[in-house]
Amino acid sequence: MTGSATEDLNAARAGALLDRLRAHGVRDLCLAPGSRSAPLALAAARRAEPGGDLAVHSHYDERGLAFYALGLIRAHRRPVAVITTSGTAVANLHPAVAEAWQSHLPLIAVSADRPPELHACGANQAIPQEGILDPHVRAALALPVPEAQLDGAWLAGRLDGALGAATAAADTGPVHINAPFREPLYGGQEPAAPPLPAPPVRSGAPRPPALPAPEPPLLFVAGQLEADEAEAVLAAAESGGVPVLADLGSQLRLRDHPCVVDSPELLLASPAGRAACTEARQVIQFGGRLTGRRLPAWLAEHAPRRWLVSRHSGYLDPDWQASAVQAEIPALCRSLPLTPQSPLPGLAEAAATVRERRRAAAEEAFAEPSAAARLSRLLPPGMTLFAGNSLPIRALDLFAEPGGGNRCLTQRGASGIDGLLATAAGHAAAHPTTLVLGDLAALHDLNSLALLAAATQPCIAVILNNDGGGIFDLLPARHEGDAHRRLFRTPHGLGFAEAAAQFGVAYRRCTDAAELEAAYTEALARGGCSILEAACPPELGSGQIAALFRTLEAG
Ligand SMILES: Cc1ncc(C[n+]2csc(CCOP(=O)(O)OP(=O)(O)O)c2C)c(N)n1
Repeated sequence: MTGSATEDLNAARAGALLDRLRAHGVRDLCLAPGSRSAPLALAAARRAEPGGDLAVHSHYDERGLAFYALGLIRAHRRPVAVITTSGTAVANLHPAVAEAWQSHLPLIAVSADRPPELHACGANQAIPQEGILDPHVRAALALPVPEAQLDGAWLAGRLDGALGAATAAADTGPVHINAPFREPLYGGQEPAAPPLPAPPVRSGAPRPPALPAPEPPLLFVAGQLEADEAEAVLAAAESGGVPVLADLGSQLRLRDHPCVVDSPELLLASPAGRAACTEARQVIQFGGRLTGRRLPAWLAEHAPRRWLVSRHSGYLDPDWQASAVQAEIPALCRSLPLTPQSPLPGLAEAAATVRERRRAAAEEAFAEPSAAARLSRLLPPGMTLFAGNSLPIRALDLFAEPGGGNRCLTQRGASGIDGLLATAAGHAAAHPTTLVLGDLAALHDLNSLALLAAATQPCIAVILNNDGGGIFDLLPARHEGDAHRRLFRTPHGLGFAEAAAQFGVAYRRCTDAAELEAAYTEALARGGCSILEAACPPELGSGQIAALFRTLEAG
């Protein structure tokens, strides 16, 4: 039996909350330090037994910690809780919560709060927290301060409602639980957990809706997909002889397979490639959030008969033209009535030409294209490639060489350049991870080198340092004279040797592809975490990319 002392009520509430998270499949608690959240931290510490199935992760920076939690979610494919104290700590969760919202990741944000009597009265570290994450959460639960009558089944029921929204089969996403505590915050005794009903069981996936009969020749487009979805798409493509234009996030881009057309962005730049794709009478796109601009533009112009299949309910076509189908992709693929079709005339030849020119461009002076191509060939089996936003993901999408079919992680929900190191570190808690990111992205998330340094699996961060935002050299910003440099590209002249040393991370600088290969091989052999800084001369890589597109466009 718990006492009625405030500290005991706090301990009971915190323990019951964590137990319900666990009943909903949470096995990782990410905690940032703070006093208002002490009941939750102490309850977590009591539950994290060595060798047990509950892991407690801690980091001083809530912003990075929340991205780290996203990495854990991606690695384990289960919900993860991030727990903070009150005040701006909660606001620091917002970037990762927004990414989780867009990417359907079950991030459970638990914020400790001041009790009502300490709000709007000048009390320290008290900001309005209820609803603070609302635009980007599936559910928000504002708990009252702990009271004996309100714990047990009531609390479990309220949490079930919110957590059910986080893990709902088709529309997983983040939730926010705001939990106020009165002082004293330390020293409470937890009661024995009362028996509680199990969380509600959700019904299984609905039967796939039937698509209208396919009208060959078909073309598949693979956007952001999970591995099981990608396998199903590939199996369907094989059975119908259907080509698949594979985006980097599709899990198919690095597969060397006769149905997979890599670098669709480059293919569609060439008149022959575009003509071949335009022979398709129907396009079925699986997953959204395509990396480049040419494929979506081609789809909008030339693929009026287009279905866009996603397991989520949100609409995913920025041109508002595709017919949306919400379905479990593997089940839908199995139900597609496909009969072998003839190859799209000219497609194989156009794809071969593009591949040849792409390889030639990647042999030019060392820059983002050659770094991307070289790295893609070095990935060992079991290594996840994490493509950071901005030029790195584009360089990998365009220049990666298919081979081992490594898993490819992206953060394309909100496409922020924040939190990439942290997410990679979270993913590397379970799987070897190679992150490729830009220098501004790395600077943005330097704090998370502390997380990277603690990764348990090999984690190699390759920073393509082109001294600022190289992507702006490919955008209309490049025509803006001095403003291009000062306000878009923002060169900084910084390297990463000292930062790596401060956080105790192994470091190598590479100035050509051979050095990059040697450093990457050495990092793999050493294990643990490494930073490889690839010195990419400003504007060289973006110039090579622009030139390749020009050559392809000329036919
Ligand atoms: C948090 C956030 N702030 C700003 C942006 C806008 N943005 C997109 S790309 C980019 C430049 C990134 O530079 P870097 O990481 O060095 O990569 P590069 O373009 O050089 O490859 C910026 C600022 C963003 N996507 N996310």
